Amino acid sequence: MVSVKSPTSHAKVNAFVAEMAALCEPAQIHWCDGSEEENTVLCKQLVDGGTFIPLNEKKRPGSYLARSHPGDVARVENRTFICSKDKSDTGPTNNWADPIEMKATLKGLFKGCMQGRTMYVMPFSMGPLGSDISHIGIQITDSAYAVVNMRIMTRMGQKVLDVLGADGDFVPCVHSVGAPLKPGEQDSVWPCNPDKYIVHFPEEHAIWSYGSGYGGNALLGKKCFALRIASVMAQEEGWLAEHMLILGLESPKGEKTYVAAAFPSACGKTNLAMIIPPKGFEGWKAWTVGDDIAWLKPGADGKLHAINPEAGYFGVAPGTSDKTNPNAMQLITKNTIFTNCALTDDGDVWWEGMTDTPPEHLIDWQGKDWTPEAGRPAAHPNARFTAPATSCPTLDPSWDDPKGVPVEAFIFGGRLSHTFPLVFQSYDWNHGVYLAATMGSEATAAADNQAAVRRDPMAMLPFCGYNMADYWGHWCALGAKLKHPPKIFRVNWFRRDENNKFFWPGYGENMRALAWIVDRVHGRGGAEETAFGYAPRFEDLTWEGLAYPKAKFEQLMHIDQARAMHEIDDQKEFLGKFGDKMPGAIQEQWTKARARVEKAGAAAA
Ligand code: TSX
Ligand code: MN
Repeated sequence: MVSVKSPTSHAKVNAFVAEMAALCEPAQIHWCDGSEEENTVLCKQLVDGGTFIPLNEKKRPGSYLARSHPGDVARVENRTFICSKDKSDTGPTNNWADPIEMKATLKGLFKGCMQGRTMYVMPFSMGPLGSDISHIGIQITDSAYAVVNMRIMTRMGQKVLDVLGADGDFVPCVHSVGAPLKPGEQDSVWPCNPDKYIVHFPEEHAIWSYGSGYGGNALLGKKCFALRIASVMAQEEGWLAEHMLILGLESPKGEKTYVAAAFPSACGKTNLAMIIPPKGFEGWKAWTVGDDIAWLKPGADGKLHAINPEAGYFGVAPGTSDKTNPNAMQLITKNTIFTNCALTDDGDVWWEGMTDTPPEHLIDWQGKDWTPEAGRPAAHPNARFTAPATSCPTLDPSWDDPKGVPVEAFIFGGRLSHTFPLVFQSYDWNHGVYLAATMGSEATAAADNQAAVRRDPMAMLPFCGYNMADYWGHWCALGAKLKHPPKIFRVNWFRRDENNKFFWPGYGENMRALAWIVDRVHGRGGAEETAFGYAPRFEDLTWEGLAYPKAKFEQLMHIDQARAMHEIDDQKEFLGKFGDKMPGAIQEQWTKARARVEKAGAAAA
């Protein structure tokens, strides 16, 4: 068996590494120190092996393009498991497997899985080093690609072992691409295994991932730890681990208000996290703390204090442009890893939506020649950029503050063509939890009049590490304990008119809804009571710099009684899945919501 001098005296870490080395049988062990030198060596190795293509040093300094195996391009939800002892603790929205049986399966798969490869040991901190809100993980991996990505996405290396000391807590994260090499065997550019397992053991706070080298399957700090396992830790310890962006809104007077927002996929979360205040909002600044995950812990002041556990952005590239997100375009000008983007003839990257006219020739994400006539996308729709937070032009000055930032509003959204207005506020905390629990996006882009809503409670459906109904119960209990709970809002940027055109210009103009939210948080903004919640009237929003007719605004905000009733009755089927586990408080909120819609209908009649 290989051995290497350990850089830590932490007995449990050393035992974990020794146990994994004995199981996986790597040719070598490398303890990652997180240094620039180490990164340079690994990137060179990835270039020499063909995994990384260095990009044009003038156009994208310090940047690389990787192309994955075509069968390894996204998270694999049907291969993702929560292995609680009791199946009911996993709930109806997760795949369950028995922890003892699953451990046996995994031990079989991992036996000798790193033969001929290096086993990397990565100590990483999710959140600012040494923060009370942060937690540490140790990821074992045989993927150098995972290492250089994790170095961007987390605080990684020796400094983390220093914080961990001799007996600090850590989450063990085991990862293998599942592709051992025989002596002399030529490696592939993207080793992986068709058999994939993304496995979480909530009771022991452990993660095992096999067969994939892509994104959330391989960078275990992200979805596996910071959401699935952290949501379990949060329930145990009384905090929240959420799929939320964190945004700081600074008024011209210098008043700073932090909000956290959850959206299902394809709602432009990263765009909102990097929003640019529009015309009419001169002197306002929007600051980015995070674009994907928020950990929020109650402070002595009775507020929730949030950190972004990540240190970088792993964003979807297609659709990102100087029009949709100029800050993201700035962010990725240097030191960025691109995965499954197209390659231009001058050594730069391109993707659908980056420019109005595509280049005349590209190498597509599968390494094939591509022209605009090809009839297939040049970049994979889930192509990504990995870029350090410190490159973000709007990075919040407090992004790395161990105390976190005080969050004063939660915003929940979805992509809904009808029924839901631009913005409204919940009547109270539990009403807000109900609004978040029933959120979702339309299944189709809805040319169709009443497309089904695919429910994605708190945007956590694939990311909650335990029974979602217990999670809602936890939300209700936490809110009741907070002296100053955040106010809760619902937004919808995607309502369409009778010609199927978007009612709302979106993007920077969303500041108008955000400014109202800020006003409400500080007890200023005007509102009327509606069937859904407190909603702004035309005169309650700032219209400077945007010619938006009052009549159109009224259509944008209108609640159609029949549609509202259909929506509320439709929620029943989803909520019904949770049976006895459903918290009474949420059931009660549903009943009240239905009564409000009924009453509004009676009043209108
Ligand atoms: O990200 C988006 N946001 C949030 C921005 C801060 N998108 C892109 C969604 C796909 C990822 C949006 N698309 C938003 C939005 O607010 N709104 C829309 C819908 C829309 C699209 C195009 C226009 C308007 C609205 N164009 C014109 O009005 C010209
Ligand atoms: Mn996400």
